[in-house]
Amino acid sequence: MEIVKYSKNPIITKEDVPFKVNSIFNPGAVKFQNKYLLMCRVEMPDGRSSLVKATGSDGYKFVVDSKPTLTPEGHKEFYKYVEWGIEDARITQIGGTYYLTYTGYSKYMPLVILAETKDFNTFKIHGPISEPSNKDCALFPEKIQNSYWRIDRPSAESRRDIWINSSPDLLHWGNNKVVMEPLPGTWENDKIGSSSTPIKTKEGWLMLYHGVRGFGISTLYKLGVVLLDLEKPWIVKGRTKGPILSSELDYERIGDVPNVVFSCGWIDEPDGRVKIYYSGADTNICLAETSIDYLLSVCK
Ligand code: BMA
Repeated sequence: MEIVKYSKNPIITKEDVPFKVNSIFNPGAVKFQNKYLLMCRVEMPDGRSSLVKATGSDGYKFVVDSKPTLTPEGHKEFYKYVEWGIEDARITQIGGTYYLTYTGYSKYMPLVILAETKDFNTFKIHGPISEPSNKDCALFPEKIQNSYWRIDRPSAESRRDIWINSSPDLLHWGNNKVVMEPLPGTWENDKIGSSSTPIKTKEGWLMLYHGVRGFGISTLYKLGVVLLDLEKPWIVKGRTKGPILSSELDYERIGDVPNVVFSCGWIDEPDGRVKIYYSGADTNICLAETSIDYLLSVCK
């Protein structure tokens, strides 16, 4: 199975949100209590983003909650780091706890916020786990060599590379290493960043990432996939030669930010299929389906 965009895309638009929003997009995705759960970014009328939960039983149809699940105001003592919004959550289950890593945006510029929950109703917000500028953070779902690991994307001067670092407790991070760099002259010329929680396979950790290239007056966001070593996840074993998902259809080309496909999460099924939740043009939520075997094959 290659990659198939769902025929009824988009699966969620702002008309499906029971309160007033400008847009709904970039959801993190996880299975929770046998349901599919998305933590979606909603841009509120004032232009700042919050996160809202959407749930469904088949992975195709979702019901959006009646009010935002996490808001900047709910961040209390950390409010000054999220005053301009919270964006683009990645969700990782470690044991019985679900960890959300998302962007806190403020005058200090983007940084990574960590929150945890067991039920998606109450959250313990740990606050920033990086300095600015950093975003696109995803946690690995288990310890490797006795440590927790995360992928992130610091912005340093003109560089936008994907890095990895480790922690004994998910709060204190070090052991920083660069994992992969944008490839000059290609679809990922300008910058790259992680798009999903890594999935463990026999051949390594599979991770979705986005690549960006400025093109005329447009900035094209596309998705690729990379295979990282199981024991030494800073080692790239393979990487797509080209994008696996690009903006082609009207719902991916027309919207607040045209010609963008962007993802914050995927769900792997017991039968080896994978549901990629992504957004078109920063305006809606879409679904594309593929398989672990296909994703592994394009990394070779
Ligand atoms: C990135 C992030 C995403 C967004 C993308 C395309 O830098 O801000 O939230 O989807 O740009 O506009």
